[in-house]
Order: sequence, then C-alpha cells, then structure tokens
Amino acid sequence: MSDNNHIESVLNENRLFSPSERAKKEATVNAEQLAALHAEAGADHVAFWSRLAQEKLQWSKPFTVGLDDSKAPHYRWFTDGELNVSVNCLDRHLDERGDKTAIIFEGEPGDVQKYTYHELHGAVCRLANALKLQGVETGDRVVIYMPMIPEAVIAMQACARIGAIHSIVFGGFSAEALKDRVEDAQAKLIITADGGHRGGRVVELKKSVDLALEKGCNTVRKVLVCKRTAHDIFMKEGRDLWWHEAEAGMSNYCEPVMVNAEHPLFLLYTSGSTGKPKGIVHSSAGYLLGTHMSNEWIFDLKDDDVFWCTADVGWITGHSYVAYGPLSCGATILMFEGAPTIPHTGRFWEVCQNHGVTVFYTAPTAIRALMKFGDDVPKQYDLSKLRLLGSVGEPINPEAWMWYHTVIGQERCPIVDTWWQTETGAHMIAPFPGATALKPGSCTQPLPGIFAEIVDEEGNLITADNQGGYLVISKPWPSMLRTIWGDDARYVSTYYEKFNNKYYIVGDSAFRDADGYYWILGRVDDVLNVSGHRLGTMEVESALVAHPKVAEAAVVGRPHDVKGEAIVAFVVLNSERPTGAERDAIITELKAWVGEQIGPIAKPDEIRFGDNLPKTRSGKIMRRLLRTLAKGEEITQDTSTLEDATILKQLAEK
Ligand code: 7RM
Repeated sequence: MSDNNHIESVLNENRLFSPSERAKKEATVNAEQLAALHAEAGADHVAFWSRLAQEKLQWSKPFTVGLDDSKAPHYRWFTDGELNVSVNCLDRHLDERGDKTAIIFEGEPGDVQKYTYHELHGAVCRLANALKLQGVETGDRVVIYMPMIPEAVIAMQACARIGAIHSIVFGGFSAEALKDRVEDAQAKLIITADGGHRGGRVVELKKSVDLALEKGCNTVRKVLVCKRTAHDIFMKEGRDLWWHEAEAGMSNYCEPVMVNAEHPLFLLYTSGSTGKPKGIVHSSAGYLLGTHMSNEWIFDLKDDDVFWCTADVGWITGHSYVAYGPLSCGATILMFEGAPTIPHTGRFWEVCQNHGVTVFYTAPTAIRALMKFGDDVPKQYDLSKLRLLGSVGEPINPEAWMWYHTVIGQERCPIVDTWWQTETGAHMIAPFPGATALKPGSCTQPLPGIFAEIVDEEGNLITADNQGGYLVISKPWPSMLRTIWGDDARYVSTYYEKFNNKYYIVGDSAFRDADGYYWILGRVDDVLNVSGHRLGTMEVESALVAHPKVAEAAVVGRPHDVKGEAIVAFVVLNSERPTGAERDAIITELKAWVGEQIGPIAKPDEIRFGDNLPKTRSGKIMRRLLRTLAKGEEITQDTSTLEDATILKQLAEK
C-alpha cells in the first residue's frame, strides 16, 4: 500500500548485461579496482579526492587543505592550491602528444577541419593575448555565443588561460535570453560568430548580439566576431572586431595566469522551473578534477579513441565532455556543428563512420528520434569502430536502451547511462564500463567519492528497496556548484534549505533496488499523485514508449475531484497523427497497454497526439507547459527556450 511520503516504483525491468570479457580486459578500472576505489573513498572521501587532485592535476602551487566546510553549504576544495585549467588541458600534453589530433571538426555543410594539440595550444594562446589586448582581465566575465565550431572551445580555453570567467549562452537562444544573461553576468566582452549552420539554415548570431546590445547590456565594451558563414553583417565601429584581425600578429604563447583552486572557471545559466535563470558557478580545480576523473573512469578514454559527445558547448555536457574533461585526458574529440537529420536521417551514423568514432555520447531524445527512422538507416554505415555508448539528459527508457544496444552498439558496446546535472559538474551516478553489470533504464551506482541517498518528505533516509523518494547527495564533492552568481541566498534555498542544509537536494525522485542500483523517476515537481499513489513520470512514459506504435511520450497530472490527479498522456506515434476512428482505436489500445504493463492505476485518462513534444533546446520535455495544456489553460509561460513552439497548438486540441 502507499502513503503520501513515498513514490511507488512500478517499473519491472529485470534484464542484466554483464561486461563482456573484452570490456573487462580493456578497461582501465576492473571490478576489483572499482571496489578498492569505493573502499578508499568510503574510509575518507576528502583524502580520496585529495589524492586524485594531487595525482591527476598539474598544480603551480600544491594545496594543503582538502575540504574547507567552515562556511557550509558553501563548500570549498583544495583552497590554498593554484593552477591553470588551460595548462592542464593543453600544455601538459605538448611533449608527448603535441602532434596528436585534439579536435576533429565537421561542419553542417560537410567541411572538415583538424587541430593537433600543438595547433590548439597556439590558437588558444593567440586568442588569449588578443583578449588581454582588448582589456579583458582576470575575473572579468566574457559571454560566448557561438555555433558548435572549434573556435567555441578555443574561446573557453582562452578565457581559462587568463582567468576570465566565461558564460556560454547557447547559440539557439534569442536576443532577449542573451541580454538577460549578459546583464546578470555583467560581461565586459562577447565572443560570437557572424552565424552558424543549423538545420539547413544559417543562424544569424551576430544579429542577435546587435539586438541584445540595442536593448541594454551596458557593461559590454567589445564584441569579437568569428567568421563562419561569411554572410553580410553589421560591424559597429569601435565596438565590434573580427576574431581573425584581433589575433593577427599575436604570439603563439600566452603566459597562463595561475589562479586559486576556487577561482570561478565559468558561469552557466540554467532556466529553472520558475523565476529568472540561475547562473551556476563552477570552480577551477574541483570542476576540472570531476570532469577529468569521469572521462577516465566512465568513458575509459584511451589514446586511440575518437570521442564524440553530441552536446552543444552551450550545455554543461558540452563543457565537461567536449571542452574540458576529454582535453585534460589528452583525448581526440569530435565536434559536429549540425543537426542529426540534416541533410539525411543517417547523418550521425555517417559522421561516426567517416571519422572512426569509438565512444559516442548522446541524449535519449536523440536516440528515440533516430530510432523512429528504423534500423535500416544505421545499417547502411560501418559502425564497427564504436566500442562504448553513453546516454545523458533524461532517463533512458528500456525500449530505447535496447535499440541503442542492439542496432547501434551491435551488442558489443557497453552503454553508460550517466546521471548528473549542470550543478554537479560531472557524472555522479554511472556505470564503469569494465566493471558494472548494466540494467536498461538504470544509471546504476554512484561514482567512488559520491554519496547518494533517498529520503522522504521529512528528510528521513529511506533504506528499503524499491521505495521512491527525493534523491540527495550527502557529502560535498569537488565538482559541485559553488553558488548561484550574485545570489548566495538562492543557492541555499534552492539546494539545501528543505532538509536543514544536511543534503544537497537534486530535485529528482529516484529509488534504489535490491542490488543498490539507482533508478531516476523524473523531476520531483513532476511526480503524479493518483488516488494517493505517487508515481514518477518516467515509468508511465516508459510503458507507453514500449508500445510498437509509440515513438515518444510525456505524461502529466491534471487535478481530478476524486483521484486527486488524472493522468494525461501526450504521445508521438511512429506514424502520422491519427484522426477519427483510427485515433479512438489507438487511444483504447494504449490505455489497455499501460494497464497491462503497469496496472490500472497508471492508465492515462486522456491521450493526445502531436508531431513532437515541447522540449527545451537541450532536449528535455517541458512537462510544465504540458500541465497547462492538460488543464485546458492558455500558455502564459515563457516559451522562448522551446525548440519548436508550433506543436503546442496540436497538443492543446482535445
Ligand atoms: C547533464 C544534464 C539535469 C537533470 C537531472 C535529471 C535529468 C540527466 C539523466 C537524467 C535520468 C540520466 N544536466 N537527467 N541525466 N535523468 N537519467 N542519465 O542533463 O542540468 O541539464 O539536467 O536532467 O532530471 O536532474 S542538466
């Protein structure tokens, strides 16, 4: 039976995939070594992270303090040490790997460009020198508003080199969103491009910058413009300058500014469910350690790997698994500018084939979208170089997991389902490919040095298996956010206050099974309450997507007199949107299906169809908007961060 404190788990997934002999042999960390890491971290997690910080990072001044918790929950790590992040990502590889390819880039039009570590180092230094010449100083904020091209990474690394704090605004965001973020960060300089190629069109970035600056952004003195699309743009005398002109004649070496371990490396704005965007602040050393270790442990990066993380640098995933972590490991990364289906539905697999991608990391939303085109598309490409697949951003439903495993990974590649957040900086719960047996739909177990718990509404530990509750982190970890830019009080109230500052509150609901595996159920705010049964959205959605006719699904609650909440499901089919009798038949079929898969309690009361679901630009379903639609109300929320606002109309129809 249920009470109001617990979230019920109705998911029934029993498949287990143990690491192959090959994965066990090749992996840097095997099961025994993983157990040793857990034991070491369990004994003293500060000593554990301090050992790794000493061994894995290059310090100009070694630290003596591991963790300073005197101002908790404002935790600080390695507080008296000094280093430079760009030195850790670039300079340290020059002797051994100077001629190794650091970046392989493919543009949407098909243009390819490569940088060795040596070339990347030179480009970063030239830009860093140019930024200094333009008056950028250590601690100044620089907003980066760029397409997914190598210069985006160069800009980030150049900021890190001189201790300027970057704040990337995703290139798909509007001038309005850009302005809000520039103003909150009080940026001195903006780095942008004339435009980028996306979805077969040119995204006019510089034009948005001009608009944002017309409306405000008074702290901005200069705009640096990278030439990408070469279409005509406006350049304001005295304010705007071309990247290639600014870096011309600059030295290929720039003396790195050594900063304190806690010096902010970057801000990254996340739009929370309410209120203005939060500028998440990350540190230099702790952040770098988290991204370095997780690339080594979870992606198990080797010298001959080609690592493709499909995330844009505008998201935390693009920071940790494109720009910083893999470079700190000396890896070869692939950057791709375009959309997955332009100019054809096999583009992702073609890129994997053409560049010999070995490790591929993407989001469930992309996997489901590509799955929709059928198995024959990926089968046209040679994917035999792939050895490891990753997933991030949302719970991956077992159906999509199995497709990824069989069709893309050809049953050969482990899938690392990585749970983490903008705020956590790096992976928190994820499998080790050579050590952890996988269960489709579970992100498995916390990394060594990460301590996760499930608690109830009052903050009491839930120790029973399969009982859902709030996912929390009980000990500080190096790559955690430090605060919200300019708003320490909001940092405490958002992440700590509810349980008296005892835990970092993730905002997701989850349960742990009898093997200690974690299953993320969705955001706490999205939990459904049907006749006193609390259900996570993930499980109902997962059941819907398991039906052969369904490509994607999102469920929300709508107030109901008797049941408390009724379930409304928004569904995208593999075929056209149905009408008339066909529609009625599919609705009956899907309701019965969920009833069979989970039980009568989870049967949707209403099902609506659309060509797509409302998603953020990073692919997360905006259930908040769907709740408004389910209630039959007008949308008054900001929809500017939506990927495709037109589908709201379809979904509003009963
Ligand atoms: C990396 C990123 C964070 C939220 C998080 C979850 C959801 C992310 C997974 C996941 C289940 C996963 N940062 N989430 N990864 N849920 N399994 N593997 O996405 O700040 O943009 O979002 O995303 O709800 O709290 S984020």
